[in-house]
Amino acid sequence: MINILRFSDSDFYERFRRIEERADEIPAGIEETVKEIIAAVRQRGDEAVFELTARFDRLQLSAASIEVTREEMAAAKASIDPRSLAVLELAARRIGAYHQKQKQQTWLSTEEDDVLLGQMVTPLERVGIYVPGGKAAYPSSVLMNAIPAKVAGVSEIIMTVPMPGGEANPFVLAAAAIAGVDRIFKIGGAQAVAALAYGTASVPRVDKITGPGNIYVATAKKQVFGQVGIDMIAGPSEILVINDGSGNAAHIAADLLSQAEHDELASAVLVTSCEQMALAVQQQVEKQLQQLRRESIARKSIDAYGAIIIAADLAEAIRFSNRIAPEHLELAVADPFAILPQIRHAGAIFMGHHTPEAAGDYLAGPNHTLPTGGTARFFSPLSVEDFVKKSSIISFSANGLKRLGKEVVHLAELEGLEAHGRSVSLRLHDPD
Ligand code: HSO
Ligand code: ZN
Repeated sequence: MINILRFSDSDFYERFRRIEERADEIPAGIEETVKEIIAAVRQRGDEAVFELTARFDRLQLSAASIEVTREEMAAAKASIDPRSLAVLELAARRIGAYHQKQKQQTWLSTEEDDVLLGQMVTPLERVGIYVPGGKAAYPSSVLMNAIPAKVAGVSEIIMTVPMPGGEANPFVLAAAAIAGVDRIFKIGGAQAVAALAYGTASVPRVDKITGPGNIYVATAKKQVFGQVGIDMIAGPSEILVINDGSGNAAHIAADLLSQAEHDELASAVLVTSCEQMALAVQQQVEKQLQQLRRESIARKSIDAYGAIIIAADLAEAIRFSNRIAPEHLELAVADPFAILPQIRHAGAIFMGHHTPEAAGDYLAGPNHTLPTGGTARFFSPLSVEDFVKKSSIISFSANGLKRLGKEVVHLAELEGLEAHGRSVSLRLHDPD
């Protein structure tokens, strides 16, 4: 049964710390293994990638077979049933429309004397999207990573996806085709991250790597950061539901389980100001768990990292939520907009009783790549912004330099940098 806790329990914060710290420990040896893999790919390129893929994915690759051909991509798209194709396309359209609104424009502003200042927005040239294989091969994640890159104007989108035993997920390939992925490589793990970061004879080097992955992938992304850009490091998923006693216990329980079924390390927590609702949701969670195909995963998550917390009032629930900074926050209350201004930290906020997280996971439009593990305190959802960078633009006229030049010279003198000062004073004496 999912635990019911109270803030007044003497061990409340200790119990909660266990939930918060569930992903902090990196199992021993991973950092070293990943370091070796990256070094091998840097030194021996394709050859190392082929060896590691044969070892980890039971797949013998060559320069001729490492890439999914354009024909294979088109064939995958043609092979899926029309209804699946239609819903993927609908999701893609909605995600595209939402991310279009995030686009930032280059701007220029003028001062007196024709001094012109601005910021130029330029898309990244080539990005790599990591897509996990196996149980977390989600077509929706392909859309959520590739579409913002496309909207940003990235010239080339490279995807890597492991294909253990050579088996491809046609929905993942179809989603890639719909989203406009340019090239797909059949590789995964730390070796894929290394290949994208440093390039090999077959795999082109990218400017930034985004996308979720297991602990090896996350560790590899951390290790190549600086050589390339990376998005946030995603930990296990979490949901926090705030409730005021209104709404339907079965709906709230279903939402908790939608997060729990992702991963044994996922966390699903309800904070409610209503004792009766707490008990009703507890029963519903148990009942619905038994009906899930992924019961075993969801049950482990609920037993270890699930909780229903009874708060004295809504204000206490909100304070707690702000402390947690949840990845997904559902405001399952009668008037969600009334409390929205009090929410300080959350990756995505789901408003009211008719907005299940799953709507946002798939097709509402906003990105489902969200800051986990309390990092919503300083990270934002993946967005178009992640696929562009900016250059500052500075343009002085002769008159502009006359107006501000003496101050530049003064600052240069303060810092003892004579050549800096001279580069300005020479122009002040002789503008042409
Ligand atoms: N809830 C996940 C995203 C996802 N859900 C993909 C279903 N598919 C991110 O936290
Ligand atoms: Zn989900």
